[in-house]
Amino acid sequence: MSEQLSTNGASMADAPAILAYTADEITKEQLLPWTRQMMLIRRVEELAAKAYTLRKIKGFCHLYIGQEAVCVGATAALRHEDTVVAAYRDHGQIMAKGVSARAVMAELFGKATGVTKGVGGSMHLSSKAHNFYGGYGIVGGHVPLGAGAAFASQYLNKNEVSLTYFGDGAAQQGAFFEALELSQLWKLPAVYLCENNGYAMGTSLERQSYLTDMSRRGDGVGMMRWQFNGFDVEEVYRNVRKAVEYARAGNGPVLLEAITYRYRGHSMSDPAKYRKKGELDSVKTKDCIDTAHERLLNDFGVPQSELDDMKVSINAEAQDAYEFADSSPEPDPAKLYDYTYAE
Ligand SMILES: Cc1ncc(C[n+]2csc(CCOP(=O)(O)OP(=O)(O)O)c2C)c(N)n1
Ligand SMILES: [Mg+2]
Repeated sequence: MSEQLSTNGASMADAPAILAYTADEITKEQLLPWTRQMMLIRRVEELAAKAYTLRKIKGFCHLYIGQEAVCVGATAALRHEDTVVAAYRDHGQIMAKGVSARAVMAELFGKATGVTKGVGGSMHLSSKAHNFYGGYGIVGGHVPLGAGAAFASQYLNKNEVSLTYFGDGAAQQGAFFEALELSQLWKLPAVYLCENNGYAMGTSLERQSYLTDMSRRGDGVGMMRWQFNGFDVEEVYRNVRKAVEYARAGNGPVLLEAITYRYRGHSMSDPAKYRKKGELDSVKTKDCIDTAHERLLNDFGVPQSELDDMKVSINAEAQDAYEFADSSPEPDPAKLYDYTYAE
């Protein structure tokens, strides 16, 4: 497997040096729904940003805009029964696992119809029915939970793979290293997917880490690891699929790093003034949705009118989710403690 050994990893504006798996053919039948999903996630978040400014959504809210190819490509490589654990930038990841725009938007609004009945909010999305186990706000603290899900699968002979998303900032945390160590020791069926978007809050990767190839974190425990282009949903799918196959076959865990970028600030209160001049525009030339559109138009002969229709239907679905959330009831305060302990 290809591995990047340079300490000088890809910067935000440059494509990574190594694109690990590029060969497998992707069909139009795969790319069309992936494209739709990326567009829907983006539109839902654009409307969430609008709702936030209108104070319909309150508290923390971290948008994923720009990174959509990662969760859509990664989830396409999973089975329904495979488990997912994420950090707080989790709107796209749970939608990719199959939760509706309505259930996510209503949760952001804090409404009873939300995916966690309005008591979780943006950072704590989860759905047992979709094997999506959160949504966590403690940076890096959720990575051992992904290891735990992988341990459960191995212990119970379930052949399920555990996928854990985390950021470049989380890759500096002690809990992250401990999870890697035990996962490798026990050869757990886990895939750890670092979404390296170049920043931890306002601190750029170069200012917070000596190594900028986050996949090298696996070397200390001898874990299979590699880095790939997270702007292209096809690349993400190919790479995560290889890792998932490897883990499911009992070979042990894999540490992956997707090079990506967030277009918005860290959270809704961050104007993102720490970016270099022109950085955002430069990254947008690789936009995951534009890339998919070009491929559909130029390589698969999909007519522009089909993409236009897709956009109309996505806008309608996202708007419906917004209105559903807006008109849904607040949670009943009497039920506040209902979900504190398992029945
Ligand atoms: C243990 C802990 N330390 C600090 C924070 C404050 N904090 C919230 S998000 C964040 C940055 C994390 O960056 P990264 O892991 O790259 O994720 P991204 O926001 O880029 O998706 C920090 C330091 C926290 N929530 N938890
Ligand atoms: Mg980051």
